[in-house]
Amino acid sequence: RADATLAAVDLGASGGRVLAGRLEGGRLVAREAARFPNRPVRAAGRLHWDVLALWADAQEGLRAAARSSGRIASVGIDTWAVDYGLLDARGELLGNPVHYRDGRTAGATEAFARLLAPEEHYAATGSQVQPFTTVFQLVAARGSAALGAADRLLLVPDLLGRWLSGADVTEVTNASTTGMLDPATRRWSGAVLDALAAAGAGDVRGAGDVRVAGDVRRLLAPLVEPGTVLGPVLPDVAGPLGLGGDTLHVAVGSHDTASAVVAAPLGDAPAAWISSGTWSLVGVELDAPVLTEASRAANFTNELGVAGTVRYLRNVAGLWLVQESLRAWADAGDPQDLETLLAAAADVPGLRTVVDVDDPAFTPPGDMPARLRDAARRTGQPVPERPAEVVRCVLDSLALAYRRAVRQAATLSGRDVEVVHVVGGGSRNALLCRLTADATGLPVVAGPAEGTAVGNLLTQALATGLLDGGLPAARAVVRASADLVRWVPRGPDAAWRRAEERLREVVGARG
Ligand code: LFR
Repeated sequence: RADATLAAVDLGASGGRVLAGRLEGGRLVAREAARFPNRPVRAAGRLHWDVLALWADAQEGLRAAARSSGRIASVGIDTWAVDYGLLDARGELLGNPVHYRDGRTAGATEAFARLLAPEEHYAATGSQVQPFTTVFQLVAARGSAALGAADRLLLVPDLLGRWLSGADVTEVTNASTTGMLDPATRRWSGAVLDALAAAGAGDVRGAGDVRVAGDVRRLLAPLVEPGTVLGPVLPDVAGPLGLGGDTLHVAVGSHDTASAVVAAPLGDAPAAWISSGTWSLVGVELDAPVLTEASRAANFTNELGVAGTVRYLRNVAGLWLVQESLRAWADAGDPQDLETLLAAAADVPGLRTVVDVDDPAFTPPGDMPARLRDAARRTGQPVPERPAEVVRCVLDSLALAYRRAVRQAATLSGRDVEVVHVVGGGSRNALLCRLTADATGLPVVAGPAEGTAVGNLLTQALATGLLDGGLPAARAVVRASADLVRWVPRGPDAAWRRAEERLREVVGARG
């Protein structure tokens, strides 16, 4: 038992992986069993997730894990947040989940604000306003045939989990990204569900709205905390994968960021963390939500963590800006190698051009270098031409955004921050880590790079009794297992302060 193998299915916006891991003498030994791309598909003008392809790839990964490890004791699933699938009364999927970057949510935050004032929404949920938040997606989807026919709404990891074990649940860390959960009680917010029902009563407009009436409550599955053992993998899934009859499905922090934070090796020093992938989630771990007006104004969000914690964080556009630039160069027949590009970017003079990485203009897929150049032109800054200049502009701008978010997280939560932990793929980006240390003026501890999968595995270990001692024990395992790199800030601060002022003007210019 003690050497049981656990499997983590971890799906991010740009790719998925399955890791198999076991505890060996206080260390986690994890191996990648499979890695696969996540390719959104546009059809009839709508951007979708190919959720069946992801399910197929996840199963292939589990098969590979079982083949090389023998018995798999348990499986946990985490994915990106906010998106959902709808099922009919027979449990059949009603269409492909819509991608959070799809344009259908235009105007939805404003429409919802007419049903529930933003101040009241924040007081009830502590949830940031992002057009893609589930509650706004539901407003955007009102009147759709699928929503009308639906019997169940499951967030993506819960949807895959239902196919894995039949569990019909909503795991709370991801539920806290819907804009419909009360982070103090960790239950659905009556205020929000009532407001959605009112949308159905016609407050928003159109007869189709009626379909939303009361339905959202009916569509929601029971909430479970991470660390809940949900039951055995269904025989018809386990058999073909070679999993054996007793593999358990364990609810982990099914929001990838929640799992990543489990793996942030926070110690005694007061810390902020950055979960660095497609997005950069910048925040602190708290015992209780922050629901102040200042927090709302700064668009900080109160998401839930493992072991009763709150992840108090800000969404900062992350390596999406680089990923999407790489895609544009490849599409234009000028493919770039990321490592080479980062090395070249390190030699480009810093802080020449800074952009507001949170500008909604950067959210949808498309030609990213062109949009970055536009932003530079609009704000009268040097226009980054070469790919290395574009990447340097992005990384400088991200570091500047981290500086602001780390300081705001500290001020708004009334906490000190003395060290910044960077977990996730971005922790391998040496230039970004160095700039983060310089910009924040704080030491950065980088790693583990597979933070999300590691947090997923360790939450399973806690749930199944392989590991005792909660989050501190999990983080001790991370410290013992991972190659952590420490980056010390190099002064002076003046250049960053000036860039920050320039950015303020840039944001002001955007209005
Ligand atoms: C990161 C993440 C963020 C969430 C965004 C959209 O992968 O889960 O936490 O805001 O994706 O789902």
